Amino acid sequence: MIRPEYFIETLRGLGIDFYAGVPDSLLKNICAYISDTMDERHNIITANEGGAVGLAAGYHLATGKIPVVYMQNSGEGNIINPLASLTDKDVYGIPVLLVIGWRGKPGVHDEPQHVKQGKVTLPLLDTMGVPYQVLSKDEAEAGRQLKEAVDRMNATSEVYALVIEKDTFEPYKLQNVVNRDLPLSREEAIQKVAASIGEKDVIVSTTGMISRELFEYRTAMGQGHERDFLTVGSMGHASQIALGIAMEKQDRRVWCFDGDGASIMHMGGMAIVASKHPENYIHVVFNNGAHDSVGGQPTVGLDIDLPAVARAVGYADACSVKTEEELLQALENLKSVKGPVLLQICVRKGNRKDLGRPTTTPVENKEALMAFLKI
Ligand SMILES: Cc1ncc(C[n+]2csc(CCOP(=O)(O)OP(=O)(O)O)c2C)c(N)n1
Repeated sequence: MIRPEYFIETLRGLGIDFYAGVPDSLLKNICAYISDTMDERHNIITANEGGAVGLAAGYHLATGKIPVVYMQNSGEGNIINPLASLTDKDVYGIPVLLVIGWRGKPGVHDEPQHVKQGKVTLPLLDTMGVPYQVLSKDEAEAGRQLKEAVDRMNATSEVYALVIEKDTFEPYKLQNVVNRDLPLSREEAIQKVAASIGEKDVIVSTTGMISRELFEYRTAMGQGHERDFLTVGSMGHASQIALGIAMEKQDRRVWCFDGDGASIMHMGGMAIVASKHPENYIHVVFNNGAHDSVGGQPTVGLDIDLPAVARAVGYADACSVKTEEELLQALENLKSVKGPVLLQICVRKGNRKDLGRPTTTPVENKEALMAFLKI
């Protein structure tokens, strides 16, 4: 395995010390090391991976140096446009070192949302004309690969990718943890909101632990899962899936259970929600100021005023709560409010260690929801 310190210091020796990206569970150790050791100007957790490539390009324009963009392979979709129309040698020719966590690698068991992306990870790089290597788990060999990658980028001004398999980096635990001392856990907040929704209402929940905690809540209550669409992949798009349902099913309320990382990833979607004035739309953001599901790296979620954003783009109402009492009061108020409304619940980071995963397949989930929506 590679020590995070070795990886970062080897890159530093090659003249690279700027990082931007979205964290990933396979890159948890290296992302944590970067978060702890780089200052705010040299490690920027971006809204989405495409934004990281844009930011990296700007850094290169200003310094002439090679930036790193780190991401899960799910983020490949978000970088295709800037790869094809910004960094490619047929356009501006801007070198960026991509560090891509390879979830769903063929032959390695993973969750359903990673299977397809795992299969197309390398073919997508081939199609985009991005040279790559799968990073060796041996330090000396990895060091040689890093040098080869940087030499090539210096010579050609091309993007280059390092694809990272599971267990490539030695463990490293994030030290720089901001403890906000919030009373509610995300799971408690999810349980309270789920318990308050109407019989015919549906929930579209976002990627990561929010969907897992909702699934476990239904199981614990002896309920079925047909009222929930668990957006296991497609991070950042739950609010639009919910809008698609809300506009067609105006006789029931549609709740989007969003994360701060996910809502920021494609924040523009909120403006589109507002522009359609769906009275039956309730956007709940469980805001822990972190990408909790992949290691707890910070987002700007708790530093910005998300309810003010919602109001500014045209939501009918928006509020923020952090105690159980405030939450119960807000849920009561919501019963008589016309949407679209945003309820931000500030929650503390962390999850139960024995949290399970959905036991139904995505297709079973979809079919059960579609049948429920017909009733
Ligand atoms: C496009 C894309 N990039 C990255 C990921 C990896 N990923 C899965 S969940 C998650 C964090 C979600 O954070 P947030 O929405 O704040 O919810 P939390 O985990 O904090 O509850 C990330 C980065 C992904 N699934 N898709």
